[in-house]
Amino acid sequence: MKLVFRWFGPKDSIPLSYLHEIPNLSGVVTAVYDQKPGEVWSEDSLCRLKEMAAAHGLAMEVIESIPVSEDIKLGTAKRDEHIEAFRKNLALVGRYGVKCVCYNFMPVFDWLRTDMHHQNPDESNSLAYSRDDFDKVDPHHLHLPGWDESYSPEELQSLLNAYQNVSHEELFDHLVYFLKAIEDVLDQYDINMAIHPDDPPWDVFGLPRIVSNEADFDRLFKAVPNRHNGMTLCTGSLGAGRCNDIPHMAAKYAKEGRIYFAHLRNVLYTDNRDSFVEVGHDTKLGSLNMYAIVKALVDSGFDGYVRPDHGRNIFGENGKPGYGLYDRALGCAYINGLFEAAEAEKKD
Ligand code: DNO
Repeated sequence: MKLVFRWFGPKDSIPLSYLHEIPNLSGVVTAVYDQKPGEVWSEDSLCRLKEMAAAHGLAMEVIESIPVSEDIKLGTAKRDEHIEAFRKNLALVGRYGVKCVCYNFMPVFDWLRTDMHHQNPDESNSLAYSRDDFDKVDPHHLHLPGWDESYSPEELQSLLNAYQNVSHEELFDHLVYFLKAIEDVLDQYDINMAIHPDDPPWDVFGLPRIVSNEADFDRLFKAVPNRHNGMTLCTGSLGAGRCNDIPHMAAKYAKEGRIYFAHLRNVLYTDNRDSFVEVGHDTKLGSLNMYAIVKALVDSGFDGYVRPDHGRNIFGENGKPGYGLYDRALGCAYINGLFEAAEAEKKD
């Protein structure tokens, strides 16, 4: 595996020199953040990201994300124009040596939580999702942590309205349309698209979600068999869905050669509904068996990129929720250990 770390570009408060000190870290996962979905990225911005990382011995082979515009997801009249921009962005990152692009196809919202600073018994804080709190949210007057600044209330409402007539089937068709329209660029530059699962993996506010479980991935790989059509195995996102058997999915899709990127983190189920808290990476802290997942990946020949996912805020850090330095660095140490053990066991 190639261990990588998410870096939010020049504005990230965590210096690249610190990342360079993380054992076994090969590169950053980054993106051009100051442009809107549907726009063609500035080559200067991308070049700067690569040069900054390289100055600290870090590669830039993974992009997370080139955002897919709502027009593409909705299938509006503007979608072909936005797909053309996406194709240009793929060609651009391909020329800069990018091998893997993580993206999602979740309408309107990316990941959703109800608490960005959930207080844990050990005095750390982390992201959490409470079904009870979520049920109290009025979709017409949305105030959600992390999303309040993303859209004005009017923009949000008009987007929610636009999706009212989009069924799961239609959203899926729009995803297939999108992937078929970029396939030739993926082939030309040998770029693997790694779709990120829905987080959490179920519909929210009546919006359809179509990348939540094994049946969804099977359908997607069947519809677009191209080998560049792959997935990000995000253990925390899929793991929030209690019906998802993550070690099984890891083994199955690694064997099929579809896992290009893994986001490794643990979640702790906190009630009998859907609620969960993001805990430290270790198996003992949460509801997922992290070693079983890594072993399944290793035994099935996985050789892709891996990053620690959301960390808690620990050691007094007040980092970007999910993306502080310390707990993710501990996650790296743990992930290195899991892979070392799984690889050693495999050889025996
Ligand atoms: C959350 C991330 C996601 C991911 C996107 C990919 O922390 O894993 O926001 O980057 O869904 O497009």
